[in-house]
Formats: sequence, structure tokens, C-alpha cells
Amino acid sequence: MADAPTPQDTIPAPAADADLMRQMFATIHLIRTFEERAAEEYMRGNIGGFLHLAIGEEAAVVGSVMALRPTDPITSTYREHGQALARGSDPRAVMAELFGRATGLCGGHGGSMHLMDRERFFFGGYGIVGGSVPLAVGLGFAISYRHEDGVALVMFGDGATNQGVLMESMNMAKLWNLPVIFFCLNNQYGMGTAVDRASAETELFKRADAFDMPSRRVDGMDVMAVYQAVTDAAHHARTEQEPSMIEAIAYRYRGHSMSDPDRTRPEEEKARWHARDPLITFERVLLGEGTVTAEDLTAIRDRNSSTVEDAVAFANDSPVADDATLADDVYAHPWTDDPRGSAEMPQVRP
Ligand SMILES: Cc1ncc(C[n+]2csc(CCOP(=O)(O)OP(=O)(O)O)c2C)c(N)n1
Ligand SMILES: [Mg+2]
Repeated sequence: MADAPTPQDTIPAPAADADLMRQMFATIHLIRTFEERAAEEYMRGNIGGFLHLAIGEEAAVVGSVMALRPTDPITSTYREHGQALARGSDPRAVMAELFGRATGLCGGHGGSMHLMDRERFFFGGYGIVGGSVPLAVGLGFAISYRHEDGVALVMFGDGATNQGVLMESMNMAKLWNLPVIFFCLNNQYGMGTAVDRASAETELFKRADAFDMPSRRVDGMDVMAVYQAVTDAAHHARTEQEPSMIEAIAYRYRGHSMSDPDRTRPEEEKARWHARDPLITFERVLLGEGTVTAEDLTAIRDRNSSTVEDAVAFANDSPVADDATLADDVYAHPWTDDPRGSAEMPQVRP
């Protein structure tokens, strides 16, 4: 492992208190419930386009998002329903966005792959593999330029680690001392292709070595391990103005998207990762430590079920996004047909 922060560089995660641990479990369960319900609605034809579920990856999502401050910007891939929910986006607005409704998080213009919640510093899901990476470097640059103490975190998959843009972005972030966390959620497959069939170097955190950047690998099925790793990385970025990389190893239980029947991955492999499901393992830890009771868990499950049912009902009852508004949010300034550019564009030269 390359240059992992030494113990004196790091502070322990604020010993996750019982409330926070309960909140983490509840959020993992909310995301699971939300996405299982979204899959049903997709099969009913209520959700169009693509739908990529992160079922199985929730511990990595929740552990990372919850280790940040609510004002630390995040960018992500198209597999990002959980990131929005963990950031506190309204489940009604997220479900309505999946349904393409005017009440959706982005007015129904973005759909499942393009959730964005500016108010919550969630700067979006992106369909282009690696596309979210340079945007996070830009957000890190803005933080640094304004002398703020935020940290930008970008989530990307194992597939993105072979995109040139990751190398360009990591180089720039390290060269300019930007507070960025490169968070690789390695679910071990890019579509149906296993990492060892796509990457000459399968220890993906080693990508950071080329930029003299600290990096580490963490168990992405263990929410507390992820929480600790991101807490350390965020502290390092805030105090040392140095970017770092984390590779979280997890597994998605379903196919790449709803249109992938997932017939090529070995059943034995799937069973092994199902046994490590955070809803099973983290529940065991919480019950064992007395952090939750069986009644608490029932209350959490009931609450999440009602939240998701309410979100589906809200989405169903909402009006479909109006075609006439389709291009409304494409440009920051109103579009004109003038080929020389819009008169509304700011003047760059006097
Ligand atoms: C630049 C680019 N190339 C190819 C694709 C098609 N594509 C969509 S998702 C995907 C796999 C990406 O895998 P990974 O980065 O591991 O993320 P995961 O889907 O596993 O979360 C590919 C190749 C794309 N969207 N963008
Ligand atoms: Mg992957």
C-alpha cells in the first residue's frame, strides 16, 4: 500500500456514537427498500430509460457519505440513488425523478442516472464512465481557491480506473494540492467484465502511487471501516491539502442494470457475498453491542417501508414533466439560435 497516512497524521473517527450507528443502519435499509421497490416499478413500466441498482453496495455508500460534512461536495456515477438518499434528498423527489415526473429532484429531466441536489451539495450522477471525476477536481479547486475547508469526494467504479481522465484528474489534484477524495467503489465488475479481465493491475488503489498520493483499500461491505477510512481521508485533505484515494471492495447483487439478466457470474460467488450483506452483518454487530433492540429494528423497517410506499404514491400522482421544459436546464443561460453564441453569455474579453 502506498504511503497510507501514518497514525500521527490521522485522527480517530469521532467514536461513532450509538445514534449515528443507528442512523447508518436505517439509511442502508432505506436505500435497499427504495431500490427493491424501484425495480418493481421499473418492471411495471413506470420508470423509463436505464435503472442501475446498487443493491449490495449500500455500506460503502453510507459509510462514505456520512463521514463527510453535509457541505462537502460529492459527485457520482449513474448508480447513485443511495448517495442522494444518504445525503438527505427527499425520497419522494428521488422516486418522482425516476418516474420522470415534474416533481422530481431535477424536474423529471434527469431520470435515474442524473440525480442532482444542489442544496445538499450533491453535484450529480453522470452516465459517462469517469465523467464525474474531473468535476470533483473542479469542486476541490473552487474550495481551495476560496480558502475554504471543504473536501470534494468523487465516487467511481472499478471500470473508471482505466479511463485516462482519472489519471489526468489525479495528477492535477495532487499537483495543485486540492482537497479531493478519489473513492473507487470496486464492485468487481464493469458491466459483466471482471476486474482481472479488464485491469493489468487489479489492486486499484495503486493507481495513486503514480501521483505520489496516499491510498488504501477498505472492506466496502463494512460500513464502519468505510466511515473510518473516509473520516481519515477528509481530515487529511482538510489539514494537509492533499488528495487521496480509497478503494472500497463491495459487490452488487444484481446485474449491471435492470436490462442485464446477470447470468454469467458464478452462483457460488454471489452466495459468498450475500452472506456478507451489511444488513445481516451490521445488524449482528448492533444487536450484539446492544446499540439497537429487536423492537428498534422493526420500527426502522416499518418506517422505511412507509417512506418508500409514500414516495411511490407521490411519484404516481405527480404530473409527467412537460416536453416544452426539456431543454430548460441544459445551459446556464437561455439558448439562442445565434451561431456566434448567445447574447446572454458573459463577455470574456472587453
Ligand atoms: C466513457 C464510457 N464508456 C463506456 C460506457 C458504457 N458503460 C456504462 S457503465 C459501464 C461499466 C462501468 O463499470 P464500473 O466503472 O465498474 O461501474 P459499475 O457499473 O460497476 O458501478 C460501461 C462500460 C460509458 N457509459 N461511458
Ligand atoms: Mg464496477
